[in-house]
Amino acid sequence: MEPVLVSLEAGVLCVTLNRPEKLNAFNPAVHQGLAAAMTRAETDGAIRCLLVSGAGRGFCAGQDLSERDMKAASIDLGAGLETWYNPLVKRMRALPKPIVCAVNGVAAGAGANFALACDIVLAARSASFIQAFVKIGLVPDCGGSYFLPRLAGTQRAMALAMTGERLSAEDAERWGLIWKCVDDAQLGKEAEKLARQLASGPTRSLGLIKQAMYSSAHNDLSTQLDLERDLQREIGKGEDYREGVAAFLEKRKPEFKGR
Ligand code: LHQ
Repeated sequence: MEPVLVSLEAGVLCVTLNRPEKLNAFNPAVHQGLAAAMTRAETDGAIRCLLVSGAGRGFCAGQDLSERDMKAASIDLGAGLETWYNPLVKRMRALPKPIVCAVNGVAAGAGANFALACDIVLAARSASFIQAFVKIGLVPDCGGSYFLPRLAGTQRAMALAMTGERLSAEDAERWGLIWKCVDDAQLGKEAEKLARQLASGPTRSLGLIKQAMYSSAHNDLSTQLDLERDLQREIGKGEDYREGVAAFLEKRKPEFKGR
C-alpha cells in the first residue's frame, strides 16, 4: 500500500496520507512520499493547488511511535526534524501555490502542526487537534511553537502545549486556528470545491498573497507597505490582471491562466 496517495485532477494535486491503521502516523516512507509530492508541486505548472487529507478515520497522529528503537544508547530526535519535518514545512510555506488541508479526523503532535502549516484548513466537525508532545515528554515541533501563538495567541498556545488537551474542530475554528469546520459528510465536497476554485484562480496572485501574509508576521508596517508595492508592481504586469479587469468591464467570469 502506498503510504501517500497522489492524484492530479482539474489543477488540484490531491495528497492523501495513507496509513489508516496507524492513523496516518509519519514514518520515513510517508516523508518520502510527501517530499516527492512537494517536488511535483514545485515543478509542474499544471498543478495550481494542493489538497492534503488523510485516509480512514484519522488525519495524522504525528510521528510513528512504534518504529523507534527506544533501547538505543543515544536518541537524536533533532535528526528527524532536520531531515524531514523542517524541510517539509519550509517547502510548504515557500510554495507559490495554495495548500488546502481537509482535516478528516484526529490531528495529533506533528500531525496537528502539519495541518497548521497548510494555507487554508477545513476540518470535519468530529475532528480534533492535540499538541500531544507533552504527553510523551517532548516539545511541540513541525512549526507548532511558531503557528500556535500567532494563530491563537500566547495564552491559548501555551495551555494547549502544556496540557496536551484535545481541541475540538469547532473550538479550533472559533479560536482562529482553522478557516472552517464543516459537517463530516460535507468535508470532502467542501474541500474539493475550495481547492478547485483556487486552482482556477490567478495562481501567481495567490502565491504572492501567501508571501505577503506570511511576511507580515515578522515585518513592521513600513516594510510591509514596501513589500505590497513591490508585489503589486510585479503582479500588475501579468496576464491575469488584464483578464480580471477585462472580465469585470465585460460583465463576465474571468478565465485566469495562472500567468
Ligand atoms: C499510532 C500512533 C502513533 C504509532 C496512533 N504512532 N501508532 C516526535 C519524535 C521524533 C521526531 C520528530 O517529532 C516528533 C513529533 C511527534 O509527532 S510527537 C507526538 C506523536 N504522537 C502522539 O503522541 C500521538 C499518539 N496517539 C494518540 O495519542 C492517540 O492514538 C490519538 C489521540 C491520536 C487517537 O486516539 P484513538 O482515537 O483512541 O486511537 P488509538 O489510540 O486507538 O489509535 C489507533 C491505532 O493507531 C492504534 O493501533 P492499534 O494497533 O492498537 O489499533 C495506535 O497504536 C495507532 N497509533 N497513533 N503516533
